[in-house]
Amino acid sequence: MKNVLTLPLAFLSLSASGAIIDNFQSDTVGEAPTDWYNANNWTVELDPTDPTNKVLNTQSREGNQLSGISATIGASSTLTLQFDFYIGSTSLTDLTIGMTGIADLSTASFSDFGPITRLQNGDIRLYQGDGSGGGAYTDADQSIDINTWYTMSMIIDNANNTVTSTITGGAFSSPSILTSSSQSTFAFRQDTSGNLVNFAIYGNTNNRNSSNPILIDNISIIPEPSTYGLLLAACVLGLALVRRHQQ
Ligand SMILES: [Ca+2]
Ligand SMILES: [Ca+2]
Repeated sequence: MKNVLTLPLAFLSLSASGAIIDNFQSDTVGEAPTDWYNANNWTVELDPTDPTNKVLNTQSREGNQLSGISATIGASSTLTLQFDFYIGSTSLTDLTIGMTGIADLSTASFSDFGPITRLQNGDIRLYQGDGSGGGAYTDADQSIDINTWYTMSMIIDNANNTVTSTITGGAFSSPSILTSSSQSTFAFRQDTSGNLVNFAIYGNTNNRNSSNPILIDNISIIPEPSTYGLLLAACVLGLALVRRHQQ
């Protein structure tokens, strides 16, 4: 009887916390993270705000190549890709983060991202569509500070190839939906018809040098919490009211 009760509770607990892709706690400080494809000379370092925590430091990255680690979002799934980030400067920092359906990252490029977020010189840049054509982006209305940990939650709808993100941390004491003007849902950089199979990071030195630190930690994929659904519903309702008011 005890086991019957324990199993569902364990399952619920796992569902609530989601699957950790990497938190770098089992890695060695000063060395590349294990299980990564092309760690790009990046090393695991101690968190400057918590010496018991290990994080990935993407400082001094080689440009224009993808690094990553296996992670899956099914073709018809809506799941949240979550990670923590910390920028060390508003200059010379440029990192693109997301997921791709390309299994062999050695063959993938910037244009192969599906859902995508770019952290560039203190701006959060949101992309949509355009595939290999260069990619249109718009800056998020929300601004971020240096030397501050944030949690980015990208709610990824792989069936419809769209992403809506929230940010928590710093001035955002609760999840705040990333917007650009009134837009909060963004198309994938590149549509995918199948599974997303890799969490990927692209170090860009094509347009901007990328020599200052961006730290990454606690990469996970979690079921979409109901609070985010409520948040999104409230946002959509709010926008509808604004539009009605403007008409
Ligand atoms: Ca960690
Ligand atoms: Ca898709």
